[in-house]
Formats: sequence, C-alpha cells, structure tokens
Amino acid sequence: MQKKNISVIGVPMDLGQMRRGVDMGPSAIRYAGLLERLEAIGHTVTDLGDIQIDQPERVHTADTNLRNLDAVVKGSTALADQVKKVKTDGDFPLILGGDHSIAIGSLAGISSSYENLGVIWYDAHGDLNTGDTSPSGNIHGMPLAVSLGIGHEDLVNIHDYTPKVKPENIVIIGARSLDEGERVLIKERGIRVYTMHEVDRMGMTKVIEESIEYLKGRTDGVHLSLDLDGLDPNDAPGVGTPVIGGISYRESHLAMEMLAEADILTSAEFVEVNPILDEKNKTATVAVALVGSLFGEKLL
Ligand code: Z70
Ligand code: MN
Ligand code: MN
Ligand code: MN
Repeated sequence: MQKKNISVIGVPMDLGQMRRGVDMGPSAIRYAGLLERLEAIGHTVTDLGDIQIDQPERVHTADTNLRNLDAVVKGSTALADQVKKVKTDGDFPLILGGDHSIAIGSLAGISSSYENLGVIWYDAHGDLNTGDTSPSGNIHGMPLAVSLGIGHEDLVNIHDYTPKVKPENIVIIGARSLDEGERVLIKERGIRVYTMHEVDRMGMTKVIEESIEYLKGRTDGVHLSLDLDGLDPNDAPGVGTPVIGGISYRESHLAMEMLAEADILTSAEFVEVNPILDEKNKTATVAVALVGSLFGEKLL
C-alpha cells in the first residue's frame, strides 16, 4: 500500500449513549500503541489530540427525544471542522471514539470532498434510528440515518449541507440487532446489508470482495466506520452494547487486510471502545491490531 500521511483525531464523546467510560476510548487506543504501530509500517503520523466534548454532568437535555442533542451537535461540529481541515491538507483522517454518534461529525467533515462518498458500516447495529423510531433516545443509534439526511434538523444540517451519503453508497457488515424502524428504512432505501447470516453463509472473503467491487464502481472515496461491537464480545468485550454471535477477530483481520490490499479507503474511524467495561485494555488492543492490518501491516 502507498505510504500515507495519517492525522489522528480523538473524540472523547460519551453523550450519544448512557454508559460512562467510552470517552476514555481515545486514550485507551493510544495507550495500546497506535502511533508506534502505524509508524513502524512506514506511514507519517500526526496526532492532532482530542476534540473538546462537554461533560455529561454539565449538559442539560433539551425538550426532545434525543438525549444531549445540543452538546452532540456542538461536539460534532467541532469534529467536522477538524476533519475538514485534514481533508483540505490531503491527509488521511483516522478518528478515534468515543461513542458512534461521532460519525455524524466525521462524515460532515469528509463528505464535502467527494461527489459520491462510500461508507462501510462495520457494526452489530444499523444505527439508522431517528428521534421517532429510537427505542432509547441515544444518538449513537442514529448516525447513519442522520448522514442520509434523516433525523433532527440540527444534526442533519451540520456544515450546512445534507445528505452526507447516498443510500446506494453504503454497505453495512455484521448487523445482528436491528430495530423495526431500521428494517423499514433499509428496505425503503435499498441499503446493502451483510447481516451475520450472510457473513456465515458466504464467508468474510466473499463479503469483502463483493463490498469492494460494489463500492469501487460507484464511489470516489470510502470511509470505514468500525464499531468494535461488530466483533463478537468474546473478542471485543469492552463495548457498551455487546451482542453475541458477532464477527471474529480473525474474520475482522481478514477484512482489514483485504481493504488494505484494495487500497480504497480515504478515511476511517474506530468507535465504542469503553475501557471501564474492558478486560485489561483487550478491546483497544484489538482495535490497534485491526488498524495495523488496515494500514498494510504484513505477517511476512
Ligand atoms: C439501538 C438504539 C447502538 C451502538 C447500540 C442500539 C444502538 N438500536 N449503537 N450500540 N453502537 O438504541 O437505537
Ligand atoms: Mn466526558
Ligand atoms: Mn454503532
Ligand atoms: Mn453497534
């Protein structure tokens, strides 16, 4: 793979859900050796530090079904500003969460650089809820819908344009927990989804081959949004919403290696690492190992 200028951005965001600790995700991932790992491959890495996110104790929930809405909008806008700067410099944004609501800001900052941004959403969940369909009011269950332009106007209009992605440019991999409203949206908009059924039936090799082929033909850049809960909780226990029956560590490595070989990614984020719920930083260590494979680390 071509050597890249990678800009690392941490987002200590925990306002998109209710478990404390996910705001320490960026620290845990750095502590697991992220920068050294990327530099050892030969990439040039700049750590831009963390985006400032309000503390939950100081946030007053607005009169809406979206928990911490205003503070999430504020943090997402700050992230979008930073990501856009990185894109303008021609560098590769590598964003560390934080809960998955950060994808709202990531995609707002990235997408204006493309006509047809592709998105790989690696996740146990669809994250396609709105304030109306959400069972929880948690914004981390909504970022993909928001990026499609579906949801609260303050979220969909960050950086003053919408939508950030088109439904036909999205591939979801690893889904095994979908709410009713999300199922409806997937069918209505024709979003391509490889649930765990397809992962088991086709094997990860075919899932990624098809995904790459599909996105290559229709997009001019691809963002990987990897929620660690896409992996099986045995391999990635430090997440707020574990769902059994997930993608294995080995399948995930294979997926990252195949994406590295195809060299189609233009940005990536790793989210939902929660060190409080983790076993000796295992999940952050898994995240860093996957980043290594994604950026061209080879066994031999
Ligand atoms: C559920 C909701 C979710 C992540 C859980 C869960 C969403 N569909 N997303 N964990 N990363 O509340 O909307
Ligand atoms: Mn915090
Ligand atoms: Mn998610
Ligand atoms: Mn998830």
